Amino acid sequence: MSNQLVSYSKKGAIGVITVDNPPVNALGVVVRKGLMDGIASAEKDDVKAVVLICAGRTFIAGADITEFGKPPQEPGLHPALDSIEGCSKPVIAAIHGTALGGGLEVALSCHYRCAVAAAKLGLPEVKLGLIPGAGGTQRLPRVVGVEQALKMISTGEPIGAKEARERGLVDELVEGDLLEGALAFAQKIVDEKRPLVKISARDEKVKGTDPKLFAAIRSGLNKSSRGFEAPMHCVDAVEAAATLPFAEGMKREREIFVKAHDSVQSRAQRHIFFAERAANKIPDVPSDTPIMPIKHAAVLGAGTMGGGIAMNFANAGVPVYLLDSSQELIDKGIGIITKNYAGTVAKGRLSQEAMDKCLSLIKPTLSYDSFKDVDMVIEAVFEEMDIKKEVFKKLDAVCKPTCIMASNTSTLDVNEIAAVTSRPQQVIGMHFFSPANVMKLLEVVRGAKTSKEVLATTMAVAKTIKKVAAVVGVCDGFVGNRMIHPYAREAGFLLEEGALPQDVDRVLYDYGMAMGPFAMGDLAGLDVGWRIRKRKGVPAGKRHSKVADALCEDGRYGQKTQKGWYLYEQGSRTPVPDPSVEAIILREAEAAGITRRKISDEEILERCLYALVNEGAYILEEGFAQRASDIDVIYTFGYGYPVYRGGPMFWADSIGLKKVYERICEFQKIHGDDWKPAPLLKKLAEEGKTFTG
Ligand code: 3H9
Repeated sequence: MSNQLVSYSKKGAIGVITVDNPPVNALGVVVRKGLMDGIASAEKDDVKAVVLICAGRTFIAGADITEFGKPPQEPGLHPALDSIEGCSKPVIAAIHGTALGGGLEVALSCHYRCAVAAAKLGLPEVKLGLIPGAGGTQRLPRVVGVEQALKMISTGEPIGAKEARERGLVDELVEGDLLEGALAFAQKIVDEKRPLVKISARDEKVKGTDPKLFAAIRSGLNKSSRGFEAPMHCVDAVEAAATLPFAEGMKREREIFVKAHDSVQSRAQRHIFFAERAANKIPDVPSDTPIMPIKHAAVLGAGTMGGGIAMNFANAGVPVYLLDSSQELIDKGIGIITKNYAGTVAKGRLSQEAMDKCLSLIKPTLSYDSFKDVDMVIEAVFEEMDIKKEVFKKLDAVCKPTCIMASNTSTLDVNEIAAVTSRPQQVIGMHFFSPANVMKLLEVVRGAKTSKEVLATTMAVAKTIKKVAAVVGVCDGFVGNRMIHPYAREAGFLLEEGALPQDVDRVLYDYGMAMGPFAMGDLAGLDVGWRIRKRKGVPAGKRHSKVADALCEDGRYGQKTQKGWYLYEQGSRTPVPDPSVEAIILREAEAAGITRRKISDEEILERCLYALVNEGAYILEEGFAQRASDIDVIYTFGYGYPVYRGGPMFWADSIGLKKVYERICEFQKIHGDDWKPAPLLKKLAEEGKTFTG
């Protein structure tokens, strides 16, 4: 018997169940039913063993996430797994690609597992705010031991097939064709009369686990995961494997899974999963838009940013020129790159051979002539319009007509830059985040004349260099930095009104942000914004906090001067509250005629984050972001926004836009038109709708 997604066939004495549900063989209801039917067919057939294999690019990559949050459809996954484990003939999982989540749980229900060496196996549910919910938390510890299972389940990181073989998770590595290898392995099991190994019946790896192990892990998680609940749920479930009989452990797993599944945190993480993928889609750029091959790239400017960008290409195996104006600057840039790679080698995350390969792909040059054959060039020179224009004129003169010319500007008008060239359709913005070799986000700035091919190619390049890309329009600060202004503005005003930097930072850190706005300012350097403010001036009639300027006038530029909003000991990045900063705040508040008051944590959170949300709504309405979920992607991957909050727009939805809107109206009454609510927010609030649907 077979259905349209799962088929059963016979190869000699072995039955073969094949799942074929592109793109990732997710375990939707039809697949679950097909698995049960396949096992039933094998039971009836005169076969001696069964191989479970998948077509396409991967073994089953998990439950079908699109089914979550909807009414359950029978059969569930549990009966399907019971039928596999309960089969009277040995069932062998044949794994390629990624056996993830429910996919690995299927494999763990089989009696044996074989895999190609390149396969990966893992339980990534924690990344969706979940725990493995089909026996993964009970079976994996029984195979690899409690400690290793805890590591895999609470981080969600997969392991390679070779390691899985060493840990007993994979029984046989297959070279060459997987089906042939799996059939041969199945025959061997039959010939050797090996037993039906039911993992649920094993307990030698979980029995007698020291309870202190869980206490230690919980105490570590309390410190590191802050409000993120799923890792702790994982520990609870694995503990059940070590303390309860299998059937009771399964019940406990179910309870925890349901609780996690129904939480806002899991909804938020599932939102981000789909948001990340949706961000790749550009409504007016069809998916068959021709992509230009980028065989050779170039980066202009060997500073920290340029060097980081060049590393991205080298890491992806794409040769890249790195140009600067003097040998000294080039040497300095290459020195930093080499140090970065050496650091990764020292941590054991890169081999010396791979480092040497990457370095050989980065080709320093002093001449624009080197660029004449490159397919893409990214400019990362000083953030000054005149300098950028000069650079683009030179590039226009030397680069081949099909070359994509990108600017890494974080603030400047990409259309104005494009206008100095003879081919504005080839010009685009690629806004990397610092450090560019580490940060995942790439804002792809679509100019008014950027061609669809250039846009589609740039999105493809982003994938190649392992960035999470989101398309943004040309406006001051694009999406991310434009939103950070009102956030930082409110943080600054809160100081004048009664809070201290450590209060504001604590509230936002506890909320889950990677760091609060003042610690972030110290890390980025306070002098850059100060110089821009001095140059641009402050708009007349607008409230402006002078505290940040006063710090800079005092030579407090942040971590680089060991003092900014905080003090830093030599060589340390730990912020230490500084009484002299408090004195400056009190002085400036008095000069501004503000009577300081006690400010609640709730107000700190609302003032900072609602400012972010309101600006996001303006951006959306003005069309500078394609969709609300793109804004969430930008904040999650570029600004340290906690993934389990789902980004600012999802978070606002989860609170209720009516509540957010009403609070913003109150702020407007108290603080003036900086808090004018975005019309889109007003409209959605009144209609009872959400940003993210
Ligand atoms: C689970 O298993 C719970 C169980 O323990 C218990 C249940 C009771 N479902 O990422 P890509 C789509 S939780 C539905 O671009 P890649 C994806 O949206 C699950 N759809 O490809 C995209 O669609 P579109 C545990 C899914 O090659 C398309 O497939 N498993 C699912 O870069 C291609 O995806 C996971 O968390 C899914 N499970 O990466 C694994 N997975 O083309 C989640 C993908 O319309 N998946 N899609 O945009 C992944 O990590 C990656 O997709 C994978 C492939 C590594 C597999």
